[in-house]
Amino acid sequence: MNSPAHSPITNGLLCAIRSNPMNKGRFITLEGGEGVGKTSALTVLAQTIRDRGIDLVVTREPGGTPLGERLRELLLGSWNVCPEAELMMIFAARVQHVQEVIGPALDAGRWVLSDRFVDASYAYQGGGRLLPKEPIRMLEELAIRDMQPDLTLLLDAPVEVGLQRVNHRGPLDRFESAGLGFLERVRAAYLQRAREFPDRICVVDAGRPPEIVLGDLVTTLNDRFANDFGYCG
Ligand code: ATM
Repeated sequence: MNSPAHSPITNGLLCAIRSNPMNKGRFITLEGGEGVGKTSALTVLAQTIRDRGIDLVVTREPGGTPLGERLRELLLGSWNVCPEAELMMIFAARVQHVQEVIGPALDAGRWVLSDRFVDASYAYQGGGRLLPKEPIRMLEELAIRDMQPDLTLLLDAPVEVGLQRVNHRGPLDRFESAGLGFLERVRAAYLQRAREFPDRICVVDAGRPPEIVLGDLVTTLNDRFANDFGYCG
C-alpha cells in the first residue's frame, strides 16, 4: 500500500470494517491542518449523509457545547497559553462535548460528523507543541474511553499550500500564526496517526483542486456506506 501521504482517496475502500452495533449511530470526523478546505468538505459530507435520510448532528472541536465554545474563544485568542494549559482546555471542552452531544446522539441512533476530534490533539499538542504522547493518551482514556470515530477523513496538503489559503482569509489565529515548523510538525503527526490507524483514518490529498478533493470525499463516503456502514438507504 502507498504511504498515507500519497494514498489515493480510493484507499477508503481498503479501510476495514469497524465494529459498531447497527442500532447505534456512526461517528465520522474530519481532520487536517490549516487551509486544507475543511469547511467546504464538511458541508459536502453533511449533505451526502443527509441525502440518505440519516439524522445527522454536525459539530466541531474545540466547541460543540456552550462550555466548549467559550473555551474555543479562549484557545484562539492572542494571549499566552502554555502548551499544557492548551491541552487541558481542549480536553475539558472535549469531555463536555462527548458527554453532552456526541454520546447522547450516537446512543439515540443519530450520526455525528465532527470537525476535528482527538487526532487533532496528537497532531497539534503532541506534534505541534511537542508535548509527550502519554498525557494525551491518558486524557483520551479519561475523556472519550472507547468512543473512537468509525471513520476519520484526513485532508492533507503541503503546509505552504494551506498557508497561502489562510493568508487570504484575514488575521491569523494563535494556531495559524505559530510558524512553519509548528505546522510542519502538525502535518507529520497527523500522517503518523494515519499510519497507526489505517483502518480508521483515510488520507485525502487536499493539495488538488477543490472540486476533485470534494468529489473524492463523496466517493470515499459512499464506498463506506456500501462496504462498512451496512447502510444502503
Ligand atoms: P479549526 O481550525 O478547525 O477552526 O480549529 C481551531 C483550532 O483548534 C485549530 N487551529 N487553528 N486555527 C487547531 C486547534 N485544535 C487543537 O490544537 N487541538 C485539538 O485537539 C483541536 C480539536 C483543535
